[in-house]
Amino acid sequence: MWSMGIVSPGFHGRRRSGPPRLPPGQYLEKGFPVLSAGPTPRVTRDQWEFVITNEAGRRYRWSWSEFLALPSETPTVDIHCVTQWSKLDTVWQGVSLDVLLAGVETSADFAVAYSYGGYTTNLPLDDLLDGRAWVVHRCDGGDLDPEHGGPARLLVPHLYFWKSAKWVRGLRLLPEDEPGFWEAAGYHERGDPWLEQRYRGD
Ligand SMILES: Nc1nc2c(c(=O)[nH]1)N[C@H]1C(S)=C(S)[C@@H](COP(=O)(O)O)O[C@H]1N2
Ligand SMILES: [Mo]
Repeated sequence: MWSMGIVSPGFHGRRRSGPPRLPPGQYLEKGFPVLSAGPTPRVTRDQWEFVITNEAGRRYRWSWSEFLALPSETPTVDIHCVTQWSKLDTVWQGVSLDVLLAGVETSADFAVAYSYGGYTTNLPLDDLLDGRAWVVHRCDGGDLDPEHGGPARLLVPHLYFWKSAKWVRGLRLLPEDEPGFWEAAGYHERGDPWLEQRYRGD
C-alpha cells in the first residue's frame, strides 16, 4: 500500500526538471576520449613553467612548485567537445585563473593560451574570470595523464573543450582577438556549446 503522505514532489507530473545538462547536438560519453592534434609532448615537472605575459610584455612566471603552492579548487564540471561528445561530472583539481590573474596588470580584453607542443587557442579574457576557468593538474583523483594534458592543462568547461588547452604553458594577453590553432582553421572564435558556436559565423 502507498500513502499520500510520502508522495514526492513531481509525482503527478513530468520528472522534476533541472537545467538541461546536454547542449544541442551533443551526446553522452562515458569514457574519456583523447583528442590531440599532434604527438603528446613530454614535459617534466622540473622543466614546467606557466607564464602570463601582459600586453606591455611584462611576464608573470610560476614554476611547478610555485604553482602547487597556490590555493587550489576541485571543480566538478561537464565538458563538451565540438565533435559532439559530452562528459558529465568530471572532477578536477587546479588553480583558478582568478588567482593567477589577480596580480597581473592588464587592460587587455583577449587572451591566447599556448601550449608545449605549439597548440594555441584564443579566449575573451572575461571567459577566464569569475570562477569559470582553471589550470588543472589532477583529474578523477590522480595526476593528469600526459594524453589528457599533464602536467597541467587549461580547463574552461563552459566553452567547447578545444579551448581547454592541454600541456598549457602560458597566456598572452592582447588588446585584440587573435585566432588560435582551430580558430584559424575555421572554428568559432568563442565556442559556446549552448549557442552551438562550432564554426566561424555560427
Ligand atoms: N595542446 C592541445 N590541447 C588541446 C588539443 C590539442 O590537440 N592540443 N585538443 C583540444 C580538443 S579538440 C579537445 S576536445 C580536448 C580533448 O581533451 P582530451 O584529449 O583530454 O579529451 O583538448 C583540447 N586541447
Ligand atoms: Mo574537441
